[in-house]
Amino acid sequence: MSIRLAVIGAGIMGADHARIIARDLPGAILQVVCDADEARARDIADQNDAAHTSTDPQATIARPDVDAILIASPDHTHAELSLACINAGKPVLCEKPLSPDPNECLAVIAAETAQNRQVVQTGFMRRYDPSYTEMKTALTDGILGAPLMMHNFHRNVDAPAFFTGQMAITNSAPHEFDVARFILDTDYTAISVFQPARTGSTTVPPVFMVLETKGGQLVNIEINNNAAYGYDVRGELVGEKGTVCLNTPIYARYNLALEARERYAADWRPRYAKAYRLQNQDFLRFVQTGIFPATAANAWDGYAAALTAECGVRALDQGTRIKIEAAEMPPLYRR
Ligand code: ISE
Repeated sequence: MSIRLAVIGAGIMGADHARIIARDLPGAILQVVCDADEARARDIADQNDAAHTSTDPQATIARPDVDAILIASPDHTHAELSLACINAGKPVLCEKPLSPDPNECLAVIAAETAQNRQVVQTGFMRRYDPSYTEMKTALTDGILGAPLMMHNFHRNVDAPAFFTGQMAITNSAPHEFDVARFILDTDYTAISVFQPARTGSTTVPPVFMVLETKGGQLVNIEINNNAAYGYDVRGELVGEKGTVCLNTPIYARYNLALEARERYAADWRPRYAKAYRLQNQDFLRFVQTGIFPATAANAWDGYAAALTAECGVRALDQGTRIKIEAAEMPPLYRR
């Protein structure tokens, strides 16, 4: 029997997940599209042959014809809706961040721990991207030697209208916070955050972060939400014996009028199309088998990213290095 999925939030990510479910996730059907804007929910439902629409997320989660949920609503609603899924006993793939507030993440962790069952998969899809997979494999296979540093650049064309300056750290950077932690298999001990003195007219200036890890590595991250030229994510893992760099999949090179050029994606969706598909396939298997996927990020990983982001906002505000001290990890999350 097909797994009946509801998508909550019909914005840029909800629309993309609805498309993936409807066209690229055998074994699943798009049962409900829920959005506060009924017309937007109906539009995405019609585009993807969904049977039903709703404007009530809580009622959508409770529906007897919904087996699992994909949350793609605004960041501040993620934890509350994840808690509703836990209480309903329904698996949920929650888009990142699990919450911008680490305390809300701890409430989700407490609810899962009380049931002694993982219900929440957090949507850090870069773990599934083939270039990051190769980077992690190079480390675990030992060909790099001991890891020393990881350099990361994360550049968007322009920040969405709703973006505030902090969201470079609380919304964009959690991708790097999570994937660097995943690849290095370690946790962070401190963060320092800087901004260029010249930030131009933008309301979302670039940030440059340096994180220290329990494994003794340094991780630096540049986030520039207004890079203008294209969507461009780069990474280089530096080991004692060599380095591994991410490659962006380029499908064509143009030779025209004495020039050779390649195109950048306009945003993350084409760059991580395969990662989203693999992530969502793992989520479907999780719903079908009840076995939490080894690669996927869980609620604890969501908490770790949110705590790092909160410390990063403090480090920027205070202009000082901030120690990152996490709560005790419950046994439920020990791998
Ligand atoms: C957005 O929410 C994403 O998840 C994208 O992957 C990231 O590049 C972008 O900066 C975020 O705002």
